[in-house]
Amino acid sequence: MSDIAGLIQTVEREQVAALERIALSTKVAELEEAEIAAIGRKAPMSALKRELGGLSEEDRRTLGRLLNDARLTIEAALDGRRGQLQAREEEAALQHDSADITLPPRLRAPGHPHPISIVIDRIVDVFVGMGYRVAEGPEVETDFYSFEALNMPADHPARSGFDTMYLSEGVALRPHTSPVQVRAMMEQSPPIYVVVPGRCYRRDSFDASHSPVFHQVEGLAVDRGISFADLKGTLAEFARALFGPEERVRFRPSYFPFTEPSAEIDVSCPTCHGAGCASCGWSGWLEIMGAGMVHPNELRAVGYDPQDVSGFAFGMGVERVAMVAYGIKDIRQFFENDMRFLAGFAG
Ligand code: 2NL
Repeated sequence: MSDIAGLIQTVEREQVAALERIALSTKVAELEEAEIAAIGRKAPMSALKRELGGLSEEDRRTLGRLLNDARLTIEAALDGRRGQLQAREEEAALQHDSADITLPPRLRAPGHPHPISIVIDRIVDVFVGMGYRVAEGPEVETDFYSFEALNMPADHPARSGFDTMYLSEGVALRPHTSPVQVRAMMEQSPPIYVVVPGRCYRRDSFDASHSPVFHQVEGLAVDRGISFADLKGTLAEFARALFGPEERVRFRPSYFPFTEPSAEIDVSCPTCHGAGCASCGWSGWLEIMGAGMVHPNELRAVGYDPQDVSGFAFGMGVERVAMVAYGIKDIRQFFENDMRFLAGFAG
């Protein structure tokens, strides 16, 4: 009899010890250790259970029930404590991860078009408004499209002015976007009203007013009965649309190998409105583009009859127009990617 009393005492001691250890656990992991120690396979209570078979019927029943009750009590305590500790640990994790939703957001500055893109769009928009179509073409061109079809045969002295970037014999980076107009003329018949923006290349030194990579917008109108009056009216209207009605426009006689007659177009300085200032060299005028009547040799080169159709063409350097429009002194600023400069053109 004293034997069973000792066993009962062991169970009660184990239960007290387990409940205490469960209550003192401060982490879910610690609780799991307590569980293994109390009711795991190697726990004293489990060993006792295995010994039940060697007891008398009555002792087996008494101790069996006691062991069972103790196990249920311990499991209930484990469940209760586990719930508490999990809640506490989640709370702590949330506390640690929490965001202060009252803070202002860290706004990321949205991007915006480069000033050259802005100016190209504005120029192109004016011509699209007059009914012109937009065309683009390759930056690598053959001799025919860049020179031959533009009244500049191999021995033409004006070729040196376009000293180009050759990739191989007869193939070079385009020095102007004119090849795209040549392609447009060869692909369709008049009437043609086309405007061509794009990147161009010339063998220029990189200084305040030159860049070996630059952008052009050229344009071409070929139709029956196109005259110099159409050129003048169209380009004066363009200049007023781009620079505002308060600026004046003037045409000066000039020379281009691909047009005859040719003209250069000036706009009154947007900074001083013609009075004279540092940005226009005290002349009151700034050159913005060149133009002229398409040379009959070019019309013939693309299969047109100069007796039947005539046309005018024009070209402008986008960097130059942007410098005039915004009073920018150094062309290199367009290519340096200095955000202090570029951010001034955010929309
Ligand atoms: C300038 C002057 C010009 C043209 C470009 C052209 C194109 C064809 C036929 C005839 Cl397909 N002409 N282009 C004509 C006159 C002037 O550009 O100073 N550009 C920056």
